[in-house]
Amino acid sequence: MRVLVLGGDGYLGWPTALHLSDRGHEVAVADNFARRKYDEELGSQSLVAIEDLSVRVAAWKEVSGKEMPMYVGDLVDADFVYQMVREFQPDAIVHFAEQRAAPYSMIDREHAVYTQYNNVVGNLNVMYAIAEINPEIHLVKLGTMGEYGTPNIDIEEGWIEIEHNGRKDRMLYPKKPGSFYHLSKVHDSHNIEFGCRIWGMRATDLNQGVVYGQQTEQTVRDPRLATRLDYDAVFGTVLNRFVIQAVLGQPLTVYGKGGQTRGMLDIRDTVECLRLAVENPADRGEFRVFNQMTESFSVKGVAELVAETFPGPVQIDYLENPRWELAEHYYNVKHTGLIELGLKPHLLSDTLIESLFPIVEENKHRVNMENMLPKVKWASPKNS
Ligand code: UPG
Repeated sequence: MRVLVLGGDGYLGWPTALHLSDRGHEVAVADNFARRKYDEELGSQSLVAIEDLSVRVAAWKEVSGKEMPMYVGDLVDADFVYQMVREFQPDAIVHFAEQRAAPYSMIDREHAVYTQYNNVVGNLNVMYAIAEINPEIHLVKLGTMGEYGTPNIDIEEGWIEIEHNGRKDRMLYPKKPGSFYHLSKVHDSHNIEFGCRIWGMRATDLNQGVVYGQQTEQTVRDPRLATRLDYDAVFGTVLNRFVIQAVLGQPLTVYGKGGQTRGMLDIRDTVECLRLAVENPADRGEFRVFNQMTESFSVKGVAELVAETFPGPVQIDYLENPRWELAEHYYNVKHTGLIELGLKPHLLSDTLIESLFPIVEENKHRVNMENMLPKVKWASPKNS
């Protein structure tokens, strides 16, 4: 299949592009390098050094013999999107190209507006390009488990049957997200579902959990193929951050009491889920939703697991939670769709955590300690 990976220079977009190319698909990558610009803005950088996209693509050609055409541009520029889709003629578009950090979206008004404008408008341009150029194209869109929040009922895969005053309907599962970033993904989901209804689009919304890990079967073939690893309090995700903090001899930063429970998955499962979704397209008019996670953990549980696994002393600090989230809650998520398509999850074992220690050890000189503690608070703008 011909697959266009939007956001193909990012933490997950790049390994996904490699995985799809390695499995025999014709892959092109598109990016505007926004993620690298956020690093400049925040005075941060990936813990593992990463090459420019052109170097990565050339290295992949050397290693695999496979071409990977590259498009540089912004999805909010509709002309760019249309031209790229007309030229590459994809069968599927995998869409990672959004601002993806909750804390970044909560810095202030400007960052909230940027996040929603960038994500919602970019996604709408992609939807229109598909509908006008070739409605057969399958849109595989990265959503987030954060769209659901933590409701006091079981979380279904995107849809729920509701009985109300004696009548029944199949509705989109209600959403209760916890940041303007997570809300931008809710808006995308609603827009895409509408596109499926009115234009007969075919779409898969992947509500992904918190990803951990840094290496995949393809990225380890050459150091120039490495993907990024974030440690900072804005872009670093929880398990990766705890591992990095342990190696640096810093306390693990549990927000609140750590009773928050989240769905998580290994980066190797992310790329495999994307392959399964691409190779098994949704039907025309179908808005298909998968909950892309393999296990649930409380934040405290993750901290304790990292502390037990690290071969040295580890301190766990319980900080005042900078975010607005339930301290303790019910969490029971249905996530069988991808398993039914053939996903064989890598469950979080000591080996994954242990495999991260040497990667961090080798690169720890790249850490700017000023970016470790959380500075962005969810407080009301009047009080901040
Ligand atoms: N947390 C801590 N300490 C830390 C970092 C995070 O306690 O040092 C907590 C945080 O309060 C939250 C949980 O860990 O309860 C998860 O936070 P984080 O790993 O930052 O994940 P999210 O904010 O949910 O966002 C990530 C990705 C996002 C994706 C989402 C999927 O950035 O793109 O949509 O995971 O759930």
